[in-house]
Amino acid sequence: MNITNIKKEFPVFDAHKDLCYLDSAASSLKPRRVIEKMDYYYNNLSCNVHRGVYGLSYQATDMYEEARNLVANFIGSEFEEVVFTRGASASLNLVALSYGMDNINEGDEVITSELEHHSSHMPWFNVCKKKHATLKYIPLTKEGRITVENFMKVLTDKTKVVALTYVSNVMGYITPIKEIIEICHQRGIIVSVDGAQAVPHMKINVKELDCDFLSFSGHKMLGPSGVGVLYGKKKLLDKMNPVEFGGDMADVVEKDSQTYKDAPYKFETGTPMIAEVIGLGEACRILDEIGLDEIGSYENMLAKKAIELLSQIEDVEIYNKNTDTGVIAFNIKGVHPHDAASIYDKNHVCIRAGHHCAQLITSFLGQISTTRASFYLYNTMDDVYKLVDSVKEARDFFKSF
Ligand code: 7TS
Repeated sequence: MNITNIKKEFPVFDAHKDLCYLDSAASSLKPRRVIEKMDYYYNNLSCNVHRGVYGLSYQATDMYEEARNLVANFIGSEFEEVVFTRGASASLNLVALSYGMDNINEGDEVITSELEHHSSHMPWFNVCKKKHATLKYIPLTKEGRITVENFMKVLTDKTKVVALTYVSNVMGYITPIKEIIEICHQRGIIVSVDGAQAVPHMKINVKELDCDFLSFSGHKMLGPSGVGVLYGKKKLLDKMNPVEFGGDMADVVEKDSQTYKDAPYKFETGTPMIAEVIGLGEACRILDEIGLDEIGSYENMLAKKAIELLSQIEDVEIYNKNTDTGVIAFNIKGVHPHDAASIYDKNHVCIRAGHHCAQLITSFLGQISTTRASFYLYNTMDDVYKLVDSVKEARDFFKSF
C-alpha cells in the first residue's frame, strides 16, 4: 500500500494538514471518490428511485441497485440478501425486532457477551424481557476475550439465538465466530453477527462464514453516514416480517388485506438514503481495490508499534496489549481520559475517550472510561509517534500537579 497516495485521496487532509486521525472505529474518513459519486447523483439525477416512469428516475434506480450488487459482491452474498438500513444499529435492531420477536418464546435463551457494543446486546435484552426469555453472557477470559470453550459453558438446549460481535470496538479482539457458528448450526441455532468493526478491516465472505445475519455501517468503511447493511440468508429474510410499513415496501394494499414485496424490499420502506447507498457501493469498490487483507495487517502493525512505545511510558495502562486489529484501549493512571483528551486535541490528535457505547466491557476492565486509538489505512508511523508524544505530554502535565 502506498500510504502517501492513499492519504491524497482523502480531502479532509487538505483541509487539516496536521490532522492525526485516530478515531476510525467511531467513523472513518471519506475518500474523494465516494464524495464525488454522491455529488454525481445530486448534481445529475437528484430524483427518487423505484417510482418515476422517466429516464432520470430509471438512472437513479440503476445506480442504487448497482450499489446493492457491489455490496453483495463485497461480502459474497446474493443480491437479494442485502437490505439497506440506516446503519449497523438499525440492522441489529431489525434482526431482534423481526426474527427475535417472532421466534423467541418464554423459557428460550439468547447468548451474547460483555464485549458487545450496546447496539448488539440491547435489542436482545429487550426481546428477552418482553418474551420472558433469558439473556446469557459468555464469561470472558481474564484478557477480556470470547473463546469457544467459554461459549460452550453457556450453550444449552434452550439456546435459540447467538448475537455476537465479530470484532470488539473497545478491545479490537476478533471473536472465533466461524467455530461458534459451526457449533450453533449443528443445533439449529441462529447466529447474528455484529460486523460493524470487522467488515471495514477484514475480508468477509458470508457464504464461507455461514452466519445467518451480518450487520454493518457505511460510515466506518469509507462510506457515508446514514447507511448500513443487514445481510440475511435468503431463506430467513423470506420468512421474516417487516417491522416498518408504508411506501415502496407494499405490494397489494386493500382495506382489509396487505401484501408486501419480497426481501430485501419489504424491509426498505419509504424513500431510501439514495446518495448514501451509492456512496457505500463506491466505498466497497475502493476497499476491494486496495485489499482488506493488506489494510488489516497494516493497521495491526501500527497498533502493535503504538502499544510497544506506549508500554514504555510510566503510568500508562494498556488494556489490550494483544489486540488483533488496529484498536488500542488505554488510560494514564490517575488521569481522567477526558482531561487527557484536551492535550490530544491541542495536538490535533483525534482519539475517543469514554465508554464507547460498550459499558459492559468498560466495567469489566474496572473503568468508567477508556481512551481509544484506532488506526485505518490512511494512518502512518508519524501518527503513532504523535500519539505517543501526546500521551507523554498529557502524563507529564497532569502528573505535575
Ligand atoms: N457495533 C459495533 C461493534 C460498533 O462499534 C458500533 C459503533 C455499532 C455497532 C453501531 O454502529 P452505528 O453505525 O449504528 O452507530 N461504534 C462506535 C464506536 O466505537 N464509537 O462510535 C461509534
